[in-house]
Amino acid sequence: MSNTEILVLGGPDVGKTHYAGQLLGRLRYDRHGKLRLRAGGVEDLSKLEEVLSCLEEGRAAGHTPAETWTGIQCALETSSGGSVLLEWPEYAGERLFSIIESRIIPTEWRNSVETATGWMLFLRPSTLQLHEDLLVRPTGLTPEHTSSEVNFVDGSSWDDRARYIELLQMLILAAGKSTFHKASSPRLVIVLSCWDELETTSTPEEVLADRLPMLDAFINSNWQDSAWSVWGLSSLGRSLSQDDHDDEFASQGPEHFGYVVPPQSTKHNSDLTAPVAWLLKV
Ligand SMILES: Nc1nc2c(ncn2[C@@H]2O[C@H](COP(=O)(O)OP(=O)(O)O)[C@@H](O)[C@H]2O)c(=O)[nH]1
Ligand SMILES: [Mg+2]
Repeated sequence: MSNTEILVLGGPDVGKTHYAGQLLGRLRYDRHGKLRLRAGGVEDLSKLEEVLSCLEEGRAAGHTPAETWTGIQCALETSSGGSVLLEWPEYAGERLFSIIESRIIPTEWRNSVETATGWMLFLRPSTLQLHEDLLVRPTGLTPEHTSSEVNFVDGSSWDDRARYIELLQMLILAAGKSTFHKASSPRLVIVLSCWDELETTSTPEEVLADRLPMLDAFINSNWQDSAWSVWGLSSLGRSLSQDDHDDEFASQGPEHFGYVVPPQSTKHNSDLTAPVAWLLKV
C-alpha cells in the first residue's frame, strides 16, 4: 500500500473541518466516488464523528480548538482496486497564520511539509482580506494617507493576496524544493471553499484569477500545469447554523448535500472525494 500524506493548508474558518467531516461520510457510504474507505481502515476518528453527527442533526459544528493537532489516518481503496494510506491533519487555522507572522516552521509542520505528496490549500473567497490598493482605487481621488500627517496604509494585517504567496514560498523552502524549474511535486490543489456563497457562474480558475491574481501568477510560474488545479468546493451546499437545526438537511442527510466544481467547469459534482483523488492521481 502506498503511503500518502496530504497536507491541508488553510487559515481559520475556511471550511477545513466541515470538509473533513463530509469527506468521511462520502468515503464510508458513497459507492460511486473515486475513493472509498477500506473496512476497518481508520483509527481514531472521534473528532470527525462529532462533526458528522452535528451535520446529521442539520447543524454546523464548532471551531477547532487551537491546541488540536490530530493526524487522521485512513486506508482507502480506489475505484480501480488500488490502495492508499491517507494522512489528514486537523488543526486550527490560526496555527498556519502564526507561521507567516513568526517566520518559523514548527516541527509538527516540518515533517508533513517534507513528506506530503500533495498540498491542499483552502481559500474562502467570500472572507478574503483584501486591502485597498492603486488598482481598485477610483482614478482622480487623492489617497487619504498622502495628505495625512500619519502615514496610514489601509488594513492592520497581511493582505491575503500577499499572505498566501509568502506562505507558499516558505513551504517550498521548508520542503527543500527549488523554484529553478517548475515543480511537478508536491501536487497542489487550490480549494475555493464555501462556493455556494459566491453565487457565481464562473469557473474556479476565473474566480482565482479575478480575486487573487498575484497568487495565480505565482503558482503558474512555479508549478507545472499538470501538477496543480483549482476546484470550487461547497461541503454543505448551503450555510448551516450551530444553534438552529436545518430540517431539510437533517431529514435528507449530509450525504445528499455538498458538491465540488471541477477545474475548468461550472458544473456541480457531488463526489467530494474528487479533489483528493486528483492529488493522489487516482
Ligand atoms: N455556506 C457554507 N458555509 C460553510 C460550508 N462549509 C463550512 N461552512 C461554514 O464555515 C465556517 C467555518 O467552517 P470550519 O469547517 O469550522 O472551518 P475551519 O476553521 O477551516 O475548520 C462554519 O461556520 C461552517 O458552518 C459550506 O460549504 N457552505
Ligand atoms: Mg477546523
